[in-house]
Amino acid sequence: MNAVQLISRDIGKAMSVQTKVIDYMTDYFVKKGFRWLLPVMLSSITDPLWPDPAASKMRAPEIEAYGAKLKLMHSMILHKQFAVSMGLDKIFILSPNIRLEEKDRDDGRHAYEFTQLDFEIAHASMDDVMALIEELIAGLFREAGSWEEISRPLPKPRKPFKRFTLEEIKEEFGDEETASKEMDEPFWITDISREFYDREDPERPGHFRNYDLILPEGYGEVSSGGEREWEYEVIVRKLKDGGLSLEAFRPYLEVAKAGLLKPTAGAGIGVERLVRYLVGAKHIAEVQPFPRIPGVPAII
Ligand code: ASN
Repeated sequence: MNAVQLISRDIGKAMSVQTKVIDYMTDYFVKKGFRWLLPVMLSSITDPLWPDPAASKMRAPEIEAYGAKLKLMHSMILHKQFAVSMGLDKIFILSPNIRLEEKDRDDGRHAYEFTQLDFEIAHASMDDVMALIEELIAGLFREAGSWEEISRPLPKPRKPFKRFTLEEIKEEFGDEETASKEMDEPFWITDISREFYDREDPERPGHFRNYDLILPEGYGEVSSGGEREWEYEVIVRKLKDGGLSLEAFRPYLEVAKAGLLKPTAGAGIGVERLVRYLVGAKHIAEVQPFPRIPGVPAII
């Protein structure tokens, strides 16, 4: 595809749906008393996206500025925790993320530049966050069913959504992909061993208080989150276990050591993935005016 072909595509329907989705979601969070922060895109620290058996190991690209190295944002998870530490108990951000995935990640669902609606809540539990997302998704699907741009039937998911641990998914379906294809309503996968900031259950070491929301029809993961670690010693241990450099997280560790991180929980919801599902697009590039496909340099 060249630039002329790219700008000749019909992207109108998808962008109308995206407008309504963002309007619905931001309204939902504002009405629930969340404060809307603006995104951070360059920082001395970002989400390592590691260790995560489901992710490829990536380094956040850096730029030199003012004599320092600044990373492009992988996700604002660490900044979300800081925002809560500032006394902002319920926050959300429409957060642009850059993740230079490997080419083999071009599965129709990954884009190397995308936006997630990322939120965090002080002293919340995983059940609180899962209920909040269920209400949002069920309400959005109900509403979207009447939008003129949506020409396919959408499920009317019953709450609470089904929950499986990752272990149960492996036993019952083999893997997440197969489960997503076989299910006809959104469902949860919990207890996933991944990044250091997701909370390990103190009563059940080796188990994790985190969750992913998976869309049916093979559309896969649309949201990901967890309760968080906040205790300095635990964070240091998990960073070391993951083979991560403590120096790369210096300001974060300073705040943790000062006892300023709070217990929080939150999640991020992939905007383009949600739009892709609602319009029934095969590939995420179809809902990006300027596609960002792993392995394919941007035309524009
Ligand atoms: N937004 C995710 C969360 O809140 C983190 C991520 O995108 N990697 O857990």
